[in-house]
Amino acid sequence: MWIDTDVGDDPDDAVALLAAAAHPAVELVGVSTVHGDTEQRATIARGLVDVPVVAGSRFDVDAIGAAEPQAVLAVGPLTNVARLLGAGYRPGRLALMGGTRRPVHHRGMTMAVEHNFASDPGAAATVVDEHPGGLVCPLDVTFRMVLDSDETARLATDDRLRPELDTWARRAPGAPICLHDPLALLALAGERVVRTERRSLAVEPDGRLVDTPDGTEHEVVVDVDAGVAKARILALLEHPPR
Ligand SMILES: [Ca+2]
Repeated sequence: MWIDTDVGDDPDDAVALLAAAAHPAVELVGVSTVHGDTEQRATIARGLVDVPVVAGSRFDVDAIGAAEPQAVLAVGPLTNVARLLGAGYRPGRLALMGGTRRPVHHRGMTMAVEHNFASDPGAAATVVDEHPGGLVCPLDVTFRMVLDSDETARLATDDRLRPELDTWARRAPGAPICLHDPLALLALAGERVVRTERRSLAVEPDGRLVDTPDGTEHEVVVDVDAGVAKARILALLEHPPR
């Protein structure tokens, strides 16, 4: 598995990287970073996982092709993935965390457009239009992965996450941590914590994800047993199976 991430903002990207490295069904072969200062994000990723990390500014089809991943997990804006598809690269499996199929009340506001899709709507549209059969894990399901105080305390015992959790606490004091990206990892790894449906999707110019018969068919995560999924992720970090 290759992971494309905007690690460095929300701590859930870092959790997804650590959980992928620990997951018994996953061999993490590389990471790329996307959005904003991708060199800084790459430095953060290198501190978390012991695999090749390519900053988005240096990213091209050769960077990922040499690693020959069977699956790509995109947990940031889709800029890099759209570039890959544009270069003719087709991952065997592609999963993404992004979009929302209905407005979600999250972090004190109602969001009709999800951050990853809003940050690069053109790239999101390219990926949704041109890679049928992708696994889409949208915000209207992942927002239920918010950690309670006990779960947050468990996560905070992981010293590898200390810088990310400190940054988050400074940037968004008191804001709960929500494991959006790790849920996409569990879904891609085939864990039975989510329910999926085939849906025909398209992306509007503002990044809005819509169900439309004119769209492209994908497997969409429509439900999650959030308690079980959160426990699974915390357990992967606390007791790596290998
Ligand atoms: Ca992310």
